[in-house]
Amino acid sequence: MNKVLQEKISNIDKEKLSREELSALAANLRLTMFDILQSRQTGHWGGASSSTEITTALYFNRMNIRPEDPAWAERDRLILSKGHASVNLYTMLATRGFFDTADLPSFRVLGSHLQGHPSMKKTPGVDMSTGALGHGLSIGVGMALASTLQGNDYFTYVLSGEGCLNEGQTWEAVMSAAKFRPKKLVYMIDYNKVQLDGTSNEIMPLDPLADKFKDFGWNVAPKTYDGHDMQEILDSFDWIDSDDVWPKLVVYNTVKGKGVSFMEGLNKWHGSPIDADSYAQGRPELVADIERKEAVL
Ligand SMILES: Cc1ncc(C[n+]2csc(CCOP(=O)(O)OP(=O)(O)O)c2C)c(N)n1
Repeated sequence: MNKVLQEKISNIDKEKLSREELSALAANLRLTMFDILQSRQTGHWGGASSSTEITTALYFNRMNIRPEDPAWAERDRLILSKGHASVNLYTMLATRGFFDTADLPSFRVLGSHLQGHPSMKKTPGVDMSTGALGHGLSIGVGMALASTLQGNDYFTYVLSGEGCLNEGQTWEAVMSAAKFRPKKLVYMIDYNKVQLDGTSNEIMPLDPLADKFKDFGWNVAPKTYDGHDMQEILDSFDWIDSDDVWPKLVVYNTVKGKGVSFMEGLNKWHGSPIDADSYAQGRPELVADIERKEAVL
């Protein structure tokens, strides 16, 4: 990561990162994830990569958090319902200062605090333990209701892949959220349309996805945003702030395995470890993306 970005991150409480800086940061963090996954010979590259711009924007532009006080009662919460993408969450949390980036290479080492699926009991900054698909939104409804009951005013973000929507529990939560209308609950879907062993259309077609939420009574974003375009993600944040009607749904179009051309859109790269040849061939693409994005800073 270049010096400009490093300085910006260390001053993040005083000055927000620009769109260009956020894009360059996301490119850097995507490479970090690629390197960790390859060195540990484990997954999940596809879904970690597809969420990278979204989580970068959340942790480095949007969320009201205090890395030095991870249990701060008024902090905004993020529930990573797609808990298999833990390497993404850990990379964000470490870079944002919740723990040392030197811990990242211990990803999935037995005894490390960075286990394959996030644990709120082990890792500073993890707001909820996840991994079994479909739980995130139910927990989010409870967390958001608790905020009001306890006199807090935090946001609860739930980030899921479309795989969580194959679980009936998600739809129970969609209904209960429409009934109880928890304030500041935002459900974000990283819609990369590929799951573990096939496309979403093969496994369980979901379209028209946003319309389903509208019919259930949610406040749905007026468009589906490009989840790799930082400006579009910032636009989606503007929409979140545009009214006080809850719960809110934002769908992002994304690409599984984004950034390495020959891995994009393939369920093979959902959980497969990155082999040496694919690493050697793919890494230069990610480095080139960083160079392109840092060149304009
Ligand atoms: C209840 C449950 N069933 C099955 C799995 C195994 N599993 C892990 S990830 C995954 C596919 C998820 O697809 P998606 O949500 O689209 O993930 P993304 O592409 O965003 O990584 C499956 C079936 C699980 N973790 N939990």
